[in-house]
Amino acid sequence: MAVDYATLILEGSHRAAARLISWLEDEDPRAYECMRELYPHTGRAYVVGITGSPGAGKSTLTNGLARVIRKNGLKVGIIAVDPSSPFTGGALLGDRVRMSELAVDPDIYIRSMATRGFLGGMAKAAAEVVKVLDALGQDVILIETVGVGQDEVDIIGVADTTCVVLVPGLGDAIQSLKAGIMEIADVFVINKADRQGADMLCAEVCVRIEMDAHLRERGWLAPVDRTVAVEGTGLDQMWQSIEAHRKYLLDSGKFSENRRERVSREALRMIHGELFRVVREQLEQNGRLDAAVEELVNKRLDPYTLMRDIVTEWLSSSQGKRRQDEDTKS
Ligand SMILES: Nc1nc2c(ncn2[C@@H]2O[C@H](COP(=O)(O)OP(=O)(O)OP(=O)(O)O)[C@@H](O)[C@H]2O)c(=O)[nH]1
Ligand SMILES: [Mg+2]
Repeated sequence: MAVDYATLILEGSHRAAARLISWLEDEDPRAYECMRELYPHTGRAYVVGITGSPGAGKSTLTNGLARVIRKNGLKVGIIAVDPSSPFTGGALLGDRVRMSELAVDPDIYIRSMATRGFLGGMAKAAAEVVKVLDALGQDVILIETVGVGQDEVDIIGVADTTCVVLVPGLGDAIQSLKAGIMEIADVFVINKADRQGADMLCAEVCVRIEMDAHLRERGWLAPVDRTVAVEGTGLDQMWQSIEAHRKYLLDSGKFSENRRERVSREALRMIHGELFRVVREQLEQNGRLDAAVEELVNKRLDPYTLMRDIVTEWLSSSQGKRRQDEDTKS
């Protein structure tokens, strides 16, 4: 009999989880069978995003935070989204070495994801891996991601609480504050607080939060915590801030509201992906796409009409098929 990976994962098998994640990575159909079985067992884990500039200390913080969470008796999952290296070059190896101190703890599961790996985008991939670690029984899932591109911002959509890591003296802190970072941060972490300029950065961020009418209206003012991740300083406080945000979400009803939104977004994304695949396959198979492109190039057809025609055709053919199915049934 085939190995039942879903059951193994629900029983806590790290190896089975690793196998499933590889299948997801390869878009192996076995992955979906398994994910279907796991889905009812997901939604329990609390998801924390840790984002910030390259080298801000995200991995060191994630590592330290994982220890704090373990001290509280909770199981931890870590998803490290590796930046495709233009920014940090060999950082991945460093991460792996540092993270491997945690890897000996059976209640910590660590997974690195290369930005280039997964088809269909990092956000989708991260959301799927979160589900696997959730089903595996990890209570808290930490996602480390470099806050630079749109993809990374999308990944934040997977997190219940987002921590934005800033460091003094990088010069780009204020820059990133401008780039919409203020809105996504539930907790600000001023890391490398042992360095000069931490006080000033801290004050600057606080002022920005207080001055922003939009942020003040939200009902949650992001706390600004200082940490020295290399020494493990301030991490208890950071965890308390995350817990406070979680409590706020639960008490205000925003938790279920956000989760609902996420489920809706994910469902739409999946349907979109599958419909696109099916329609594309059809168009490619019957040579219709090539013919249409020829027409478009020669300006005998415009893409707006093409789009409408294809959708109309597809709808009527699928309706026709449904009627046929019903007829054969009755
Ligand atoms: N002085 C000081 N150095 C720190 C602190 N936290 C991290 N570092 C150092 O900063 C460097 C980068 O740390 P990482 O944890 O790899 O940073 P990262 O944000 O994960 O980096 P990427 O994943 O490459 O973007 C390392 O050399 C750390 O030792 C801190 O609080 N103080
Ligand atoms: Mg890192």
